[in-house]
Amino acid sequence: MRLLIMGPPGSGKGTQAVHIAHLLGIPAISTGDIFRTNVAEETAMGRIAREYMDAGEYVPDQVTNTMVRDRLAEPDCASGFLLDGYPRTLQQVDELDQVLAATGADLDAVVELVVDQGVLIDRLLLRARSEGRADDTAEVIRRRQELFAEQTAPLTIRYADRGLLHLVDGDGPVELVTARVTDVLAESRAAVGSSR
Ligand code: B4P
Repeated sequence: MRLLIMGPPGSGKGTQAVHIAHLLGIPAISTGDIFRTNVAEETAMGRIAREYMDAGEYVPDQVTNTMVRDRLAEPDCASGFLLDGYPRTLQQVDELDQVLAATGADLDAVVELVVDQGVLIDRLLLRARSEGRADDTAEVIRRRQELFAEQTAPLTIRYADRGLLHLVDGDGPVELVTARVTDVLAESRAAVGSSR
């Protein structure tokens, strides 16, 4: 399966991506995690990414698109992948479309995790205390949320128009949210199967 998981900062994308990808036997690819690894290793890309991430801004499309294109070309992605946190801009949607078209592959489903604003902020402030991420301060969280509303939320309309989008309630224990996502994916597979 080729899947995307979307949702505002704190909605549980990264958390769910790992569980779902494990259950489906496909790699979970988190652009945020790849950037954080590069920041920690002080690579040239990490130095660029850090500047944007610490301010809650998106890393420029050119940098992000190249990174994802290279990652999707690796052999473990041949039979499927779950992208977490990508695409986040319209340009990234276009890039992903091109990458998939070049291999003749299609997306199977896009999951959007829906969580109330208050719950999101509480989760990120809690993470700030436990992990100390530089982008989890109240001010930077506000900026990340703004950017999500302006640039990323509209992308879901594109995927809804293609009949790929599934909204999933992201509030509740992690295992319950995972079960909701896997149920939705099983239903969408059954629907595709029965229409063939
Ligand atoms: P991400 O790493 O994607 O950061 P995020 O939006 O906060 O999501 P994350 O996966 O970490 O959090 P989650 O919701 O799972 O991106 C970080 C930065 O990288 C971006 O701001 C940007 O600068 C850059 N970047 C990444 N992708 C980019 C792109 N495509 N283009 C440009 N720039 C890009 O979880 C949040 C917290 O909630 C966790 O502490 C978790 O434990 C907790 N949680 C999760 N599920 C829960 C549940 N059910 N109940 C209670 N708590 C839960």
